[in-house]
Amino acid sequence: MTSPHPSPLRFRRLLLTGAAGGLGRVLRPRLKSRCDVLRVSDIAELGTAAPGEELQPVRLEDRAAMRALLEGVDAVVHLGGVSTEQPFDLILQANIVGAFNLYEAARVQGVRRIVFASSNHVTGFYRQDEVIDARAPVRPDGHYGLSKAYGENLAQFYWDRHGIETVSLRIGSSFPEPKDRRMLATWLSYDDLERLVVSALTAPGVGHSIVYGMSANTTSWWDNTAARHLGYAPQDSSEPFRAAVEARQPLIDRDDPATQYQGGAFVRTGPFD
Ligand code: 15L
Repeated sequence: MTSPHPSPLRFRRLLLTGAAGGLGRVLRPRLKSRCDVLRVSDIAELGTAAPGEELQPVRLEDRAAMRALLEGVDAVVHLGGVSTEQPFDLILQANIVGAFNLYEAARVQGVRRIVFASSNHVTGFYRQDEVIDARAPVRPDGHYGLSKAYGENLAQFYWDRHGIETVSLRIGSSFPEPKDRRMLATWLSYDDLERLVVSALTAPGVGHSIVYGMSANTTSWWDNTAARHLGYAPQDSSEPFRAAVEARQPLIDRDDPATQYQGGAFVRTGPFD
């Protein structure tokens, strides 16, 4: 696979959590080319180790195992956890306890940089006719968005208190192509996802930075000007898919909250009991 990022910077050992998930499977081979050793972790099946890979399956809620997972690691790309709206107890364990365990392990093991897969659902209750940047107050659209807001707060705290740097990626919709009209604004191509993660790993002096993970889409609800120090320059756009998406979804129900708010269907998922 050819990499879209022009100047590779190598790490000795990188950790990728959530390596068996949708975006983990995309990033696993691409991150391998950036490091001598890629340690991959998940609770789902990880397959066999490729040359230069270490497999270390760990539950995020297992604090001792998380400490061991971060030993000898230069930087972490943390995709692990629940990635959709779910009952609170599921989110609590994987995303809230899990994120805390990750940062505590980073502190204990002296890891200096984390790339945290946050989500656009931290601000999902802004309207689709608004443009916001990362300085806008959070408006989470459910348990999942709330857990990602907690992760971003953890990241800020561990920077302020312990000097551990984080780039929080408020990822939009990263799929092979945009599936619906909403994703014309939120789409992040896989090549741009790689560019974003590599920028987040390698940009100097990030402190705690927040960036929206989107391609260079013509329709956009998010302004990344405040994150320009990361040097993330998306190369793809949802525009070539617009005609097909609009033909597939010609009618829009303007009374549906999913078409009114940036979080889409997440804003009306649940309650679960
Ligand atoms: C997310 O955060 C989810 O992990 C992903 O599955 C998508 O649904 C995405 O948001 C989105 O907003 O489209």
